[in-house]
Amino acid sequence: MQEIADVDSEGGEKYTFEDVSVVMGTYNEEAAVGGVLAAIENATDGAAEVVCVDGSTDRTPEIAREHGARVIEQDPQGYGVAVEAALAAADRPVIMTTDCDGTYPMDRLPDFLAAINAGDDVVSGDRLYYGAETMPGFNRLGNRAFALLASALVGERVHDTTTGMRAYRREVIDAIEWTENTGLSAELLLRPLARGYAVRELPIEYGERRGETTLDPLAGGAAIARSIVDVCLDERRR
Ligand SMILES: Nc1nc2c(ncn2[C@@H]2O[C@H](COP(=O)(O)OP(=O)(O)OP(=O)(O)O)[C@@H](O)[C@H]2O)c(=O)[nH]1
Ligand SMILES: [Mg+2]
Repeated sequence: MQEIADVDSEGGEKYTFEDVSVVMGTYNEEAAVGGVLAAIENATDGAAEVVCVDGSTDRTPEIAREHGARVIEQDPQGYGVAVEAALAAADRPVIMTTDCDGTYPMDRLPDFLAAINAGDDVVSGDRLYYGAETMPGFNRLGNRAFALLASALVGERVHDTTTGMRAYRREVIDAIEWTENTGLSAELLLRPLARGYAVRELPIEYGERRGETTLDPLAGGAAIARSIVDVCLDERRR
């Protein structure tokens, strides 16, 4: 694996999918995991490393291994605990995240890589831009409220704070201490934004979830709102 695949005419780093780790938490996603991993392989010509931190009791980890993913087993402790372990396990210079539920457009991974190559440090998929019709209405409303709350606190307009599909330069992941669990997705957007990293939101389509949701919208929503407030106030105190 090359650390830096190429250098463009402006002297910037040019990464290819050889330089990319795609990481995710997986919790009983056997209905979706095969399709998600095939779509990643297709979009990246099989060049990206795939890491699944898995807490499943179903066949998810076997299916993931059949598709060539590195599977790390972990007792289920929530979204952020899994994703943080997955981020820590990734060993390439660009790290991309997704949910393993078939909702995110893996065919857009090249656009996320292009934005990193154009100079962005964090590229965040904005599901609300195209309406997110497949998202339950309560969640859509909540996500719009989270975005308004976060924008007010961080002083920059953001549109989707809880998206699972992002790309990061690994320096950003390594430079920041992460504290949240259910709210980790919002934290992964808001701390880099507050610290002046180049953060871009990229509009994406959002698909129908495959398999059952384990999210409790009320408890989850309250935890995310609390994380947004805590993280933004913490960043202001820095
Ligand atoms: N390993 C592990 N993965 C988890 C855990 N909780 C959630 N995940 C995974 O993290 C990703 C995001 O969880 P989702 O259930 O899709 O959460 P969400 O997108 O907020 O909600 P819905 O998609 O509407 O259900 C999925 O790939 C889950 O399988 C956990 O405790 N452990
Ligand atoms: Mg999901």
